[in-house]
Amino acid sequence: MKKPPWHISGRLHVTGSSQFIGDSTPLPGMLHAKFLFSPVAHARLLSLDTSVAAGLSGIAAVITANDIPGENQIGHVIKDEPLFPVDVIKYVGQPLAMVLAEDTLRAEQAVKMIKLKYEELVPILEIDEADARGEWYVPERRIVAGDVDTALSSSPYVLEGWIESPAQEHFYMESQRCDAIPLDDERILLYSATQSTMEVQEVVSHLLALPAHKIIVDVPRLGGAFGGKERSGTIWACFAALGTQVTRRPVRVLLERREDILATGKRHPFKSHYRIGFDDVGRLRALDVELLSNGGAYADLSIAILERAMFHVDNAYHIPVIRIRGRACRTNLPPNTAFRGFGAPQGIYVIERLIELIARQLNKDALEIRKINAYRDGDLAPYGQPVRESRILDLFSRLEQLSDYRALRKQVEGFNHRHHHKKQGIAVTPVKFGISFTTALLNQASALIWIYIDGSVSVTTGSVEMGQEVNTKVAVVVSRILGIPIERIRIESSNTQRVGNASPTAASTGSDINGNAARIAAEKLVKQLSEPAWELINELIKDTIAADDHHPPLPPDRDGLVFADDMVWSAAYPDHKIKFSALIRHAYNQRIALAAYGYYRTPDVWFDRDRGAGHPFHYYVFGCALSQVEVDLMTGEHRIMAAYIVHENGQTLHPEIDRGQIIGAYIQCYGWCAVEDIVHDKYGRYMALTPSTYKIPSLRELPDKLVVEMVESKSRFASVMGSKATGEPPFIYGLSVFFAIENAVRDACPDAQLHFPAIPESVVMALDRG
Ligand code: LUZ
Ligand code: MOS
Repeated sequence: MKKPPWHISGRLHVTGSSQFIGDSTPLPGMLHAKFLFSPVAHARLLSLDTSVAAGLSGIAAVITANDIPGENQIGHVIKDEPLFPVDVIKYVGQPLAMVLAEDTLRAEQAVKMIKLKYEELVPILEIDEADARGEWYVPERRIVAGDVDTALSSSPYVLEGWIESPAQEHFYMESQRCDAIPLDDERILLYSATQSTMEVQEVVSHLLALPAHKIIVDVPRLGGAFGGKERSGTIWACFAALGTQVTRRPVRVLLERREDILATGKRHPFKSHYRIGFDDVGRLRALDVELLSNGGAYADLSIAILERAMFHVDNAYHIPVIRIRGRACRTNLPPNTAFRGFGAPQGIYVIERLIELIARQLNKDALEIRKINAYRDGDLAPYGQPVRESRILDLFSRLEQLSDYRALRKQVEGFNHRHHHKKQGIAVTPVKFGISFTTALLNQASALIWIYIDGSVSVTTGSVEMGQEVNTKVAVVVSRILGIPIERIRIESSNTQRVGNASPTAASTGSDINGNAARIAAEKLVKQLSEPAWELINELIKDTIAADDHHPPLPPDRDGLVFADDMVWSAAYPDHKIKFSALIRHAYNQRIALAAYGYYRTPDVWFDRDRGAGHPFHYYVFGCALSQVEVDLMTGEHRIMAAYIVHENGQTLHPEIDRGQIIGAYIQCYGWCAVEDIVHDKYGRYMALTPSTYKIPSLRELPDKLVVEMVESKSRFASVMGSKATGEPPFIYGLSVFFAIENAVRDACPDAQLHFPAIPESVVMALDRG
């Protein structure tokens, strides 16, 4: 492709004309929802008197569990979550009743008039306590390779301890929301801010006791999601749908920021116990690790997230003997949920921290330890899948060149020698990220393509556009196969009527599986069009042959057609081209189908949970990053001076979009490990509910120098058109900032152990203790 590919949403976003759910002027008769959120984390619900509230003027309805015609159940994987709790309240912010009013002000006033009586119970908020009481959604999960006790007892060195990582607020720009619109025949149309149209349709239909085909879910685009709408959008869609079913009026559910942060789940905090054995060069002998997560009040996706943490605790390192145990713990916090990385960052943080500890113990450069242990091609991951095409070592070399690693280390040492109140630090973090839903059945996707009679094209896939520009990537695929410019292709909203049973747009697989489904549909269209194309080309060639009888005879097969440059021609006769639009008109006249459906399922993915073994991933994405920081020891503040990222991404469909994903992911993880500070009090209430108190990184926190190098590769296991996924893997690079800060602090105080996140307070406390 000569010119850089088009970015479908760019112009719309930049001019502020892209439309989001809840942006539109309210429909006539539309009702606005406000909620009574639980003020307590754990309580017996005694009574809920809504009569005064319901009698106020402008109030259309006050809705509680009694109004649900179907099942009061919104759990999806594990059915443990009521829409409205009926006996026990389980977290602060849990919706207990919904007011529907003509405007939000009156709705808010009515919420205050609901009389709630409860009897407080003691909440469980922390992992330790939940684990000690056996509060797990499912029994412990295990992945075991070899005899870890024997291997540890014969290891020259063994370290043992605990490692913790905190929650993280998604802070998508667009809060949770859903518009519900009543249609005839009991149908309801939902404009839902969800990554999963199928889940919303399925859960709402159970709740309302309607068949799925009466619930239509449409997602035009989302203002960010990051996993926070993989499941968490469902509950708000349920409220909107229920409100519409009860009132037969349009309903708008739209959370304010403080409501959103209060009531929605976050990234899972983890607390992990480890015993790790290694030899005197730093080669890993054995790891025994228990990963415990804080899942919140209901299971949500906690089991899958724990599983992905278990799958990634090895990160880029071959650990010959390993035992991984995982327990997801039930607590009285909002149900924690998917967040970019889906447990992998929490698992990877454990092994990366251990590598740093080992390097310190042996007084070696941590990068050397990382190299010694890096996966070689074909090494087996703990769950038995061979790590094919491991590029870790090559990528390390490239990163060393790019950052001039040796000189940089010298320079940092020199700086630290000269300065006492300021210290610099560097750290390298690699990633090996498994691509595929670990729940194998989710690895399927569909696409529907229409070519209209003017030659313009409409494409629907199951994927949800949330700023990651999956739409542009799908359009690139279709454009290459039909040989038409991207400008002629429209990627439509995700809609259950056009593409049903769609997996969530998640697990970094959006472009892989939906792009492949679109590819298959477009390839079918090329086949369908070959007969009419051949007819037109034949006519052209016949005319030429009449004028030139030296021309060779026509080849009999029709497979040599080329669709490119908005034209179609036969490879044997490159001088005789027909226009794509002329072909479409002709095909229509010849009564040829101008639509196609494509279906894709990822090959070779499976996992046996009982044995803890299988082949859960179609392939891996590899990369590494180096961060250099400067820390002010007086204030604890830091600055990222430089970041170098080397990222392997196959044959990219769109380098600029990938670059945006890589940088955004790095910064988002940086936020988790060194900027954001999520705190709940002893009553289970999140303390920071606004952007002024919950600080996320902004443009000002970008590294002073940021170098991203994308390494092209030809992989036997890559996905659509040789490309590789980019959504989540680069999140891991941000961890290098945490370790760089810790290394800077250690220069002043060699035994300092930095608390995660590396916010100024942590730095100062580490120095105080050290
Ligand atoms: N969602 C899911 C995910 O259901 N399964 C996964 O493996 C996954 N991985 C990353 C993000 N979302
Ligand atoms: Mo996800 S954490 O929605 O891929």
